[in-house]
Amino acid sequence: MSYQLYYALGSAAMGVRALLEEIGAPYELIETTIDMDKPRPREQLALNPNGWVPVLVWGNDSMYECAAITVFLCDRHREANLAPAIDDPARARFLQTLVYFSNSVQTAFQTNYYPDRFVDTPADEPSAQRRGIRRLRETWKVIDDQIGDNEWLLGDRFSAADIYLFMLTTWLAPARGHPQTREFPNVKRIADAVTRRPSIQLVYDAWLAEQDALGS
Ligand SMILES: N[C@@H](CCC(=O)N[C@@H](CS)C(=O)NCC(=O)O)C(=O)O
Repeated sequence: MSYQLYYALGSAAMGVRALLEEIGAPYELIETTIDMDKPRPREQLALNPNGWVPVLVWGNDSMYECAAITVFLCDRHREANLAPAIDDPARARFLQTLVYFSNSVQTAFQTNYYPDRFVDTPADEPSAQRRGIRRLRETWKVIDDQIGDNEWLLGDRFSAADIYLFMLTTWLAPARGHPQTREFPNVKRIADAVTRRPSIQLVYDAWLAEQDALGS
């Protein structure tokens, strides 16, 4: 099965691309933008009226929402062993973590990056941004505590949730006042381990080079 992926650098589409690499499925990138000042292609808006990426397309079907795409791809490509099966007790923690990433951690990022979506007047935006930063600290702490001494989010087994975690850490921007990944040592341990995977080396090559140059 081959896929198309609406894609932009720095976006959540990079996590889906890393997943497709892990699976080994053929895919084609459809480059688009996350720049708020630029229009989205009509074809993209027809598939996701929000104008966000990622959008995954296969055959005549498509879907959006990164967490949903993650579950969908893992279930469709069971041989890649990137998620616990439906009757595996670890499935609960897998789903819980992905949904928490999507609706809590990502919302904290959005409150900081897109404050106009959360408040009524421009004057309130700095307050929303500050709250977003505090919320980042709160939500990453929850994840750090959840991981504890475990090797991966699901204990001793690597899963697509670890790729998702890595992707989210790349959005932490200390220059914007965000916490640094190293403030959450368990998160950092997993992010560092995920960094070594060939899929991440390929998809995040520019980001990794930038981190090297920054000495982080
Ligand atoms: N809940 C969506 C959020 C997707 C999202 O916010 N995508 C960002 C890039 S990471 C985007 O497309 N931003 C441009 C915009 O909001 O117009 C998901 O998880 O897929």
